[in-house]
Amino acid sequence: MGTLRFLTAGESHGKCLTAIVEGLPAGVRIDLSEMNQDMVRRQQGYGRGGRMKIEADCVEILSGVRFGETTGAPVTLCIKNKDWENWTERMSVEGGPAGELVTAARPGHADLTGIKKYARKDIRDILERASARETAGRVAAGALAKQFLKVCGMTVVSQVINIGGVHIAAAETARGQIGRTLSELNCYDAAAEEKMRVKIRSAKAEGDTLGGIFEVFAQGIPAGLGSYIQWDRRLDARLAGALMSIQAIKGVEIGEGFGYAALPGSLAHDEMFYDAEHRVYRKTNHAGGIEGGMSNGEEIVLRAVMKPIPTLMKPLHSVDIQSHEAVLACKERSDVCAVSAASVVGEAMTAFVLAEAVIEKFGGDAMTDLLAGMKSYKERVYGE
Ligand code: EPS
Repeated sequence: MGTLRFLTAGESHGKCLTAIVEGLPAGVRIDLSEMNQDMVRRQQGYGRGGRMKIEADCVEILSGVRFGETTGAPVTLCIKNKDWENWTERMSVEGGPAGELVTAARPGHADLTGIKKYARKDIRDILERASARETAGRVAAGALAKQFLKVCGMTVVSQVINIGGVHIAAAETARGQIGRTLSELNCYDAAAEEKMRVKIRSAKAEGDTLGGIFEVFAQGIPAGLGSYIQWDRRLDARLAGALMSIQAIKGVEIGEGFGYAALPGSLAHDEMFYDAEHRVYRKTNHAGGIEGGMSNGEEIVLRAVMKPIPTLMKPLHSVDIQSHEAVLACKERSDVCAVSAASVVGEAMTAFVLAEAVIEKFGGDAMTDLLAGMKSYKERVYGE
């Protein structure tokens, strides 16, 4: 049982998506409109599908917040699915089957294994929950974690660095971009973003889809979150697991990541220097802010790769799960590219893991106690 945890529930075309967040201290001021900005950001992105034109995701808080502050009780977050109105019969809780069975499994999706594992006849029973629509619940939970981190002086931001092989120029990063107007693809290299759009447009024309890479940065994180003491307390493992848990993510790296393979030890590590103002400081951040499974006080840098969405308008070869005949995979309406949406989900998952690590270290009942604990810790560690 984690000190801070959340569960989501809900189907893509069910009535709503719900997240229950438990373990946030009492006394966190909640700005709902700020939380909803993340909901809007998750819906954006060049190459998103028709569903995003139907929905206007908006979080409603059903419990755990009173007069704009958390009370320490579980917080229930609810996002209504507007599309539900078109699915009341096919997604009905009661009554008999309605609508056609989905039987043409999509390679790359949960369809085939899901139907076997859960002994279902209709792939819809699988895809409704496996759909990345679930990430709306995660972004809501992450937005709540961000509200908590903000009070602690910590920020999580992201940027898309690659779509379909189009990479940003190396120097372009989100570091200096906090608070600036967002680009549609959450990419801060305008020239690369234009090329990404072209790539997405031609993928769409060909009935294809595209994946890509996003980066998440966490700033203001004190040294000492997580621990080397036990495998499951390592902050890098927890962050990597959280990013890897996002639908369609196939790889995660921290700091230099896979680039370490090409570096000798003499160039791979972040040498230490000292001066009275900065105390011990670094000139590089190959480690991505984590050494020994603990945050080291530098910016945390994470990267994740998303595979192309498996629902193709020019469908792949598949097999009908009932007749076993060769068919083309089913064509649910879908996105051509959702990497920018995934980057917002990446922020949410990162924020959640960091919030949990902060609460674990400084105590989680009341915000005043937590902030006092953090202040005295920083005084000892940084002499602040
Ligand atoms: C999504 C909603 C879904 C898809 C997408 C993500 O809506 P619908 O299934 O009604 O088109 O657009 O889901 C997938 C890509 C997937 O593979 O399931 C959302 O809200 O992000």
